[in-house]
Amino acid sequence: MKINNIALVEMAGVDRFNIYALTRMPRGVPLLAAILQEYGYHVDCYIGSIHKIKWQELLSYDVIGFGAISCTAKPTYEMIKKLRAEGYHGQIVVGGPHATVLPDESLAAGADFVVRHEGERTLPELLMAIENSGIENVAGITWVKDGVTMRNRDRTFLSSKELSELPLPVFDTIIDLPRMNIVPITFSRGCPFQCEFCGVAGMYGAKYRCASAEWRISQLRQMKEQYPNIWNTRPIFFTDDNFFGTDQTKPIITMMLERMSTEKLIPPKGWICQMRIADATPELVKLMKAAGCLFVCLGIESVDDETLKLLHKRQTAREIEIGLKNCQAQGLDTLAMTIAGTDTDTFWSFWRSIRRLQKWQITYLQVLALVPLVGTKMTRRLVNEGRKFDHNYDTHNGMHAVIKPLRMSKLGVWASVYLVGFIWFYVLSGKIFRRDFKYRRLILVGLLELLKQLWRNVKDCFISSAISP
Ligand code: B12
Ligand code: SF4
Repeated sequence: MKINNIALVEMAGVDRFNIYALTRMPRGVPLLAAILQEYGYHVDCYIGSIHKIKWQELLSYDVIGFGAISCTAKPTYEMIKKLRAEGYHGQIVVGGPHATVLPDESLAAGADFVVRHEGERTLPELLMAIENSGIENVAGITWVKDGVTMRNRDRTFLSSKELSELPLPVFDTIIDLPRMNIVPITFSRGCPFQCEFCGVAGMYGAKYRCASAEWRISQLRQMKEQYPNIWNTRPIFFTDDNFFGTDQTKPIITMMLERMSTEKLIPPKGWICQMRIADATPELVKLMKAAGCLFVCLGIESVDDETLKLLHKRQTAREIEIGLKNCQAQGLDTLAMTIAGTDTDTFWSFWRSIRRLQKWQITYLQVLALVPLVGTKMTRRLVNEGRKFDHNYDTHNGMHAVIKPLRMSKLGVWASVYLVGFIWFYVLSGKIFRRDFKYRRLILVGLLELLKQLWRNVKDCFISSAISP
């Protein structure tokens, strides 16, 4: 089979009031597009949060590749089924964190192949095997042969050196590119911390792989030169899960930050990153601020030491307090990414945590309901303990209470996400009404969701029960 045209697709979640819907950005497929272009393929990227994808648009491609996370898994399967039902006979490949853990689901929906873990080397190899032969030898795929599911051997992760040789994602393969409102760039993979609830180490490895300072700078320079419109008008999200990594890799990031300032590579609309609070030392925070950092996303799941221990976070409330003080001292805004509904939380203990964060002057707050993400240590523990949770992946986006915590009701989780996370933190504190508040729209969507959930609860408690026999 000869392959010319490839569509790479990331479906959007279908939970309509999901506040993430406002973040219109791709994950890994524009990078895969860059690699496939090097092999001579024509590639278009369809990103559900940027462009409303219609199945008719995909029919003409020889191969369609989907990237799926859990909360987009069902729409991905629906799209595959629809394409098959409409007579699509090309090859369908699925990759990404959800498909890596549960490849059988994609195959059952009608996909031909699942690429597990990283796709940079596996996908082109697979395409060449489809065109010629030798699928049995392609490492990192799961597929069906004569009705039997075949799980080819795992592929090793890219090394730090190989990461430093990757091309810049080709953003202009994205359909409706002008609608993209944040630009992702990834400099590292994996995380050595392995917090119990997090899927990063399972998907990208427990070893932190870190691209060189030289390569990081060249990515920024190419971005500035090749996409001046995007560079000048959109903030950049350095999507590394752990920006500074380890003590050994910090000098690389430090060098990058210094060179961003000296080589005029500070994105005009600023940048955002995710880091551990323990890395927020006065020196590093100062450097980040000088290099144009807008705000930092901090995995502060809780400020309760008992909860932090349960989550294997290897971080203490004291470290959080110190790190936040350091950010504040340099005028760097902070976003706390908290989790409501762990087994040690009660509603009131969670609320106390948030009040402590307010006292420590956190700038922004994100409260997500605990989600048992596929493939994590926490999910395995919960399954072993016989705990029941909602397997409707559409709701695995942190906006719903999908599992009943030990010491708090599902209603308590809901109240933590919406009443504490939105009403208390943003509205009652007056934050949202301040003239310099930048994310009003995001909070308003959260408030809409709150009203929707309130209506659902009222309906379930009073109306449905009143009319049921
Ligand atoms: C940026 C980001 C976001 C952004 C935007 C994401 C988006 N457009 O969906 C924001 C902040 C909005 C966000 C939100 C959420 N996110 Co998020 N996010 C990320 C993050 C940090 C980076 C994504 C990225 O650019 N990665 C870099 C690229 C290169 O990696 P990649 O996309 O995985 O691609 C590689 C492989 O997966 C594979 N691959 C991917 N697609 C395809 C397709 C084909 C055909 C093939 C062959 C291979 C392949 O090859 C690629 C190259 O190696 C990841 C963590 C991470 N390290 O990836 C989490 C991550 C994707 N998010 C995650 C989650 C859970 C969420 C939320 C539900 C919030 C939450 N509870 O944490 C929401 C839901 C978002 C939504 N879409 O509705 C999880 C998903 C796990 C899962 N099983 O679902 C991740 C993995 C983090 C984690 N904790 O484990 N997120
Ligand atoms: S939550 Fe952050 S620190 Fe913990 S394992 Fe995931 S990426 Fe690493």
